[in-house]
Amino acid sequence: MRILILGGDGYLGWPTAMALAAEGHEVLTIDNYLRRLLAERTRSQALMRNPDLQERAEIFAAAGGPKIRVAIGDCANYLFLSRVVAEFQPEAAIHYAEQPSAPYSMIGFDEARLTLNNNLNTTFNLIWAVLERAPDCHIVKLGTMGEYGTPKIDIEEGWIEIEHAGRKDKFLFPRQAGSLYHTTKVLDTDLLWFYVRSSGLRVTDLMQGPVYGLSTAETDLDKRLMPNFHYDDIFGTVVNRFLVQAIAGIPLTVYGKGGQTRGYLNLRDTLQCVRLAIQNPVKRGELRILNQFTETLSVNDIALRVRAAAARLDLEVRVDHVANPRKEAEDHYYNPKNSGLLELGLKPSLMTEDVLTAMLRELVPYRHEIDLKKVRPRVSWSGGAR
Ligand code: USQ
Repeated sequence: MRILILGGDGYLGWPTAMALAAEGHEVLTIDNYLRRLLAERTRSQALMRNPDLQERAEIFAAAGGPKIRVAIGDCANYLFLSRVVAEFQPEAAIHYAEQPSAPYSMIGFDEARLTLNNNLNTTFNLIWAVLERAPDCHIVKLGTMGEYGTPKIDIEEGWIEIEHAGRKDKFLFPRQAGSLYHTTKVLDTDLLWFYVRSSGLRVTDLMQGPVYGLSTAETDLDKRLMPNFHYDDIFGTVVNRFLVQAIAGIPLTVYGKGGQTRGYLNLRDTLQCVRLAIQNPVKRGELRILNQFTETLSVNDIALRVRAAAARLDLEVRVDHVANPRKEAEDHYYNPKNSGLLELGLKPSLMTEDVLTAMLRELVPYRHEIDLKKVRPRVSWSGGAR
C-alpha cells in the first residue's frame, strides 16, 4: 500500500515508518520538526541525539532497510499538504502530526494557542486534502484515551447507546479531557465524525494510552534509528521517565497519591495496532473508534514494577510522592474496554519485569546524558510554567 505518515519524525511516527516500510509498503513521511523546536524552547531535549528525518531515512537504507520518502513541511499549511496528497495518492494516511504534550499545552496562552491551532489545523487540512485529492484514502488518526477522562462508569470503545424518555440512540461516548492537549483530540474526533457523516470519509480513530519503549525490530539495525526518547516532565511519558530516574539514582516522581490509572502499551504494540488498523480498513462513511492499550495500571503500580526491575540490576530505587502539578483524580474508578484491537489480532507484550529490565539495560549507556534539571515537574495546571 501507499502509506502517508504525518508526523514521521516523532516518537511513534519514525518507528511506524520503518515498520511499515520493512513490510513492503511504500511509505512517505512528512514532518516540520515542530516537536524538536518546542523541546529546544522548553529545554526538554530527548535523551539521545536523533538524526534528522532525511538522515534517518539514509541510515535505514544504508543498513539494508527499504527506502522511506521524506517531505519536510507543515501539515497545518493546506497548500503543502494537499499537494503531497495529490501527488502521492495514499491509500492510508496515519496522522501523528500533533503537538503531543499535555503539560506543554498548559504552560500558558501562547502554548495553548499553538496546540489548538496546530492540532486542529493539521486534522482539518488532512480531512480536506483527502476529500479533494484522494477520497478513498483511509485516515488512521491517533487520538487518546485521555479524551474520555476518568468517568465513574465503564468506558466503551468510542460509542454508547443512550436510552432517554423511552427512546434509544447511539452517540459518541461522553468526553471530558483533563488538559487542553487532550481537548484538541476531542475536537479532532468531532471534526472527523462530522466529515464522515457529511462527506463519506473513512476513518479509524485510535484512542491510545501512554506509550513506553525504546527499541523496535528495526532499531536493532542501527542505534541511530532509535525513536526520540524523552524523560523530561513535558514530553516524557511516565514509564519512560521512571526508568530514566531509576538509572539516574533519583527518587521516582509519583504525582500526588499515585492512584491515577491509565491504559498503557508498549511501543511495539503501537506498531501492531496501527498495522492492524491499516490492514482492516473501514468502508466509506464509517468512523471506527478503537481503544488502544493493553493493560491498565496506576502510577503506584508502575513505580513498584520499575523498582523491582531496577533491583535486578542492583539499582536501588526510592519512590517519592511529589505535589501533583496536574488537576486530575488521584484515586478513581477506571474500567475501559479494549476488545476491538484484540479481535483484529493484537498480541500484547505486557509491562513485565523482564521488559522493564531490558529497557533499563538499553538505557544504562546513556546515564551520563541525563540532565536532572529536566526531571522535576516544571508546569502546573493552575499556573503555567513554574
Ligand atoms: N505522572 C506521574 N509522574 C510523572 C509523570 C506522570 O505521576 O513523573 C502521572 C500523570 O499525572 C498521569 C499519568 O502519570 O496521571 C500519565 O501521565 P503521562 O505524562 O505519561 O501521560 P499524559 O500526559 O496523559 O500523555 C501521554 C502522551 C500523550 C497521550 C497520552 C495518552 O504524552 O500524547 O495522548 O499519554 S492518555 O494519558 O491515555 O491520554
